[in-house]
Amino acid sequence: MKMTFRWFGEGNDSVTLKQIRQIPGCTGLMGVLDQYAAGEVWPKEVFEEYRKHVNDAGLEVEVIESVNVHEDIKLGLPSRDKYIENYCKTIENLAACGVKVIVYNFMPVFDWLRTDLAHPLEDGSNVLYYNHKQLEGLTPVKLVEDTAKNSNGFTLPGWEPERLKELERVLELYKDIDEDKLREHYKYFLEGIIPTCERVGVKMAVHPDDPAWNVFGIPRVVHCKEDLEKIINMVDSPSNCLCLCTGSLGSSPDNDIPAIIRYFGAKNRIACAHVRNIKYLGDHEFCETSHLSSDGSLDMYEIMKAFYDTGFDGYIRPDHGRMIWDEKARPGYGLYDRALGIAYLNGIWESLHKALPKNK
Ligand code: DNO
Repeated sequence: MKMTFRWFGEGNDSVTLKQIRQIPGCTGLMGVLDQYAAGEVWPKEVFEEYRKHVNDAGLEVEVIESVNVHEDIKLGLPSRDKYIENYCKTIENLAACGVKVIVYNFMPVFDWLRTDLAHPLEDGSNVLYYNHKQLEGLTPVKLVEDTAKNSNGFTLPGWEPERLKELERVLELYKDIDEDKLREHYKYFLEGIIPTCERVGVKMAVHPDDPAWNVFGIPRVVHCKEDLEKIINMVDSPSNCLCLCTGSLGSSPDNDIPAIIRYFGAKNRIACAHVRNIKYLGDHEFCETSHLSSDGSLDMYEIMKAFYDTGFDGYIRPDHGRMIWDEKARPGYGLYDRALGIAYLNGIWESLHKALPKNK
């Protein structure tokens, strides 16, 4: 297992590489280059420079997140072939600079979604929060405006302005797309890119829908074991993998996270993982918490044990921390609580290793 940290890049993150390097047991990044809009080719030279900068700080960058899939691919429009071709070029360019895993998602229009970015907890910290009932009174446009306004001046992953400026037009196009259609388009995308991944040694890791259900009546097809099974079977290749996000899948109490990890881990289809805790507050209502099991509804020991028992040797990062100690950062992406999360997850891993030395 390699412990990593999400970093948004110089000038685009309140956290520095030096700080990340000083988190015990953190050896690398899950990097992001969000200056490129979905559908654009990420140039090799730019990424090479970025990689060198990260390596010079003593960290690896073998995982890249949010190489976003152009909406035309999800919609199955004729222009998708051009965007798939560009995606393949980006894969080649990243692989040439040492990238081994690319995290992406196949959520139409939105990436992750919350109704409050600063929900207060009893300990005086604040966290991301979701209540499905609150969406009923909101239009997608209003939600986007509120999310942008409350993000402490940072662009949030998946909520980049250029991606969302055509929101109303795109929402209209989804009216004719149901889950089966979306899966057809997904399969077409995978068939277009996986041969390139195999050739250059990259694993694609799909991030689950967050939250794990449909929003605003738009279909979503990546939020339970059956969905994930369909995806890995669309193109049966070791390059067609999952990013196991415990908090996203875990937003639905119907998803048994340790069992899902064991199932796909045994098939060697989990390339990387986002590990965090959440707390159920009601029907389709939850908040995020510290990583500690007793603070939330997920059993983090059982989650880490499932990774451990299946010999997981991919990348893990903590995800979405609370905002604590008066830190001012991108919601969910402060330094302090995610660093605490790493220390805790590494502690579980060490105790698993010492108690069960025959596993890795
Ligand atoms: C949310 C993140 C996601 C993830 C993307 C990958 O906080 O985990 O933005 O990186 O869905 O495409």
